Amino acid sequence: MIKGFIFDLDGVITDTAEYHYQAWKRLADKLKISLDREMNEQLKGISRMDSLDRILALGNQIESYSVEEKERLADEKNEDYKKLILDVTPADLLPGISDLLANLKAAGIRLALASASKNGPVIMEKLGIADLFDVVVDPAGLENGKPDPEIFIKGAEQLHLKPAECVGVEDAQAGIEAINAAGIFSVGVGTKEAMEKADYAVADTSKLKLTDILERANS
Ligand code: B16
Ligand code: MG
Repeated sequence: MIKGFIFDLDGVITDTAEYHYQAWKRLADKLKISLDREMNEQLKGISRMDSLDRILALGNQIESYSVEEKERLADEKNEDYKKLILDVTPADLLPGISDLLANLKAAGIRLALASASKNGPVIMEKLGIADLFDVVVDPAGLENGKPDPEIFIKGAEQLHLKPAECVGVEDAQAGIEAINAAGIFSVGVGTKEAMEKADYAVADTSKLKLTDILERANS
């Protein structure tokens, strides 16, 4: 019996990928590395430092910076990103999410956030949904990023639920792998090909209907 839902943020609740892209692009331009939107797809769900490593690898610059210099570069990107998310409002919730969250609360289902983003709590406040969530897993306390199941296992633990009592919702392949490895029912948002490993997939967030999900997850 499903008692909890564990959500990814970027690409499921709101689309912050464009802001991440703009901030990384500015840094990449400065470092003379060419970053395009296709490459940005591979950064979805990946932690800040891992994203920076991938961008530096793209420019064959992985050996060029010390740990301290990389931290400064990541901070610089984050300062730009924080300016870009200043204008986020409840209107930036992806289609269908407001209704889905309301239906989950009405059904007494507990909610957790399992986002790799350290800016998650600020974005949730700006979206006006922070109070709906019982748990926000702190990504700073994780040893391994997605596709490792750690963040989803912690989400279930912090909800005081067994993995089999939870549903996880993700838009990234690495995220679906993480949910599956945690023993949680996975719901994917995206194309059939990208969400191939999901237990249940929908094309976009407007198609995330609580009754449809529960029917499958509880069977
Ligand atoms: P921050 P998610 C992820 O969010 C983003 O998809 C990814 O692009 C970003 O690098 C990561 O959060 C870390 O974000 O720099 O704000 O800590 O999909 O896990 O909600
Ligand atoms: Mg995501």
